[in-house]
Amino acid sequence: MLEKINSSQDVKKLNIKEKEILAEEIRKYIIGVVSENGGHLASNLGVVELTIALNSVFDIPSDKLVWDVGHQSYVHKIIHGRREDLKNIRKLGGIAGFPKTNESEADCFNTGHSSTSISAALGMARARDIKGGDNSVIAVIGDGALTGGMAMEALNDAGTSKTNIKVILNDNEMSISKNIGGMSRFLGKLRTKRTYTKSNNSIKRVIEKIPVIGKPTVKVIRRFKRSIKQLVIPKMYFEDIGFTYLGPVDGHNIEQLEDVLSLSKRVLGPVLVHVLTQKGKGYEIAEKNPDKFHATSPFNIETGEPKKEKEKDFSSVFGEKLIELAKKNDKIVAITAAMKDGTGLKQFREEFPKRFFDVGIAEQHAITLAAGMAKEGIIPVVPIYSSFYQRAYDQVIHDVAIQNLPVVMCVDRAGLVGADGETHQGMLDMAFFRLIPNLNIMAPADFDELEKMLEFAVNLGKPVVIRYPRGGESKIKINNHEKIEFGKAEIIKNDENTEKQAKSNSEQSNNESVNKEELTIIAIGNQVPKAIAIATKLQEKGIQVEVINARFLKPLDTETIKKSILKTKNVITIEDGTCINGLGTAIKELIVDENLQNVKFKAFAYPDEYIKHGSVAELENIYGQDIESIVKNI
Ligand SMILES: Cc1ncc(C[n+]2csc(CCOP(=O)(O)OP(=O)(O)O)c2C)c(N)n1
Repeated sequence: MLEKINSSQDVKKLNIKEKEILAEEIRKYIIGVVSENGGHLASNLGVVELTIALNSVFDIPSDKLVWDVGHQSYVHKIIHGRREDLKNIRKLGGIAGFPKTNESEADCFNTGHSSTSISAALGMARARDIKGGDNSVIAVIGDGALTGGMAMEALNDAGTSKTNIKVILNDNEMSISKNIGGMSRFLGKLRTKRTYTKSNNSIKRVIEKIPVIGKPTVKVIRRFKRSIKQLVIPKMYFEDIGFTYLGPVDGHNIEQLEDVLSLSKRVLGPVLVHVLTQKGKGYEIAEKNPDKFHATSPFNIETGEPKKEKEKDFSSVFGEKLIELAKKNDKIVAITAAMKDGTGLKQFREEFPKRFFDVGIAEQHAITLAAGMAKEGIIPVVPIYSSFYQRAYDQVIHDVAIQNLPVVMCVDRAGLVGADGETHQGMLDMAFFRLIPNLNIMAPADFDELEKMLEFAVNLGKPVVIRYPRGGESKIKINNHEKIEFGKAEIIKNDENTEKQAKSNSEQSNNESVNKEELTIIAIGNQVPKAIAIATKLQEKGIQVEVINARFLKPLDTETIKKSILKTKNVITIEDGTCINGLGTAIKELIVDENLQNVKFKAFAYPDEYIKHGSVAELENIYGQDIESIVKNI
């Protein structure tokens, strides 16, 4: 069946039985691809029937289908001509792991960050109305994404808009971890409403569980469907705010899904279809561990075990150190925006359940919540991925920085993240944080320095950012980090370097100038080990280098840096962020502001563009940021 499918027209031609066979084939295919490449698995397995039904009922691409987050769009990509391309999904030059308008007309809007779909769909619906069109516009949003403020803002607007828009709520009770919050609880109540086409027995069972009513009333209540609704679901939130609510419907029954979706087509105004799905559906190991298989590295299909053991990474080092610090200081709390596992807080939650707060996919709220706590003497530590910190920009300025509150903002996945591509690369945080008055910004070169910086940060009493990358530390080791001092850089004196330097000096002892450093390399974060390797290679060529670990992007250690530049007169910077307003810019400003004469300068950073998916090593090479390229360039 799979071979025949290249568009929604092909899906429409199939009967229900054939569509069910197609669903199983798609499942098998996705499991095969993701087990090889890694990627998002459980969410995609959960929407196989839903995607088939949506493509059967609606006319895509003339009808517009917006996938929230977009990590669950693999089935859609397969249906729309990208079955073979899926084998290269998330790889350099291959298709992206999220919807991309430049890949297919069927992808009508780019996504990657959560909770945007209803806003985008409402925008498209209003544009249609202005232009006098009659196509459907559909947003598919998960119950996790519904915890995001933007989704609420859009529902609020859409509900009273009278615009024809369909919101498909894909409710699997999970965000990446178990979903949380009042909305999730409310959905739980809706779930216990009879599912579409099922007999009233399910209602009877629910009512029997309500103590005050008990068995005798069931018959009476059955006669009054509306009152059942009122009893079982005290308030129909969606209907109250202006949506026609349809469902809940079994999200793995194609026939029922098609019925409800067809019905939704006939309803005027905003409609919400509540679809119940299971994350990981059809692959037992993922059904049992939906969080582990939300996004996975390549794995063995039989056992579900990863093909490569997970190495210690910055997130886990952060999590462990935070537990150690929290044991000593009961004011320390941790806040996550639905990313407990990814940010290394799983164990913290076990150890300090009362000092752990998962706020849902709500980065803005997370930061202002932290600000409120900090105002009252608590020390909140908030790890959020770099690209998701973009969401909380005003909160960092307005609620934390202006009031100079001691919130510890840990920026995980800073720099290149690789396979997730342009929406997830952490290239902008140094640039946008550096603009903010009162904010102090650090980046550790390795695990040891992260531990030292975290301890320093929780005791600082000021707003502070610590940024660190996805994955592990470099194999190039740095010996004996100095103690962290506020606003102080560190000159790297590695034994290995010193030895090589001494050797190179003695080999060229006749030449007087070789003893003098003639190049300053200033690097930040995980670029520092790279700088050391570059220095070693240059020293082999007889160029003496002083390597400075900037440690602080803000406040910058201008004293140490200036001294080195005046000595060498040649300076390069290396950073894993955009070329605008990062370390390179800071040094350029220093050279100009301090009127340092006859200095040659070059910044190694990423260009002013969005960086697509590929492995970190491949991308570093493409952008001339790998060790060999930089050495050659120097
Ligand atoms: C702004 C933002 N924060 C965090 C994430 C990371 N993230 C990706 S998917 C996801 C959970 C989404 O849950 P849900 O919408 O229910 O979809 P499901 O995977 O359960 O189908 C999260 C937190 C994100 N993509 N965007």
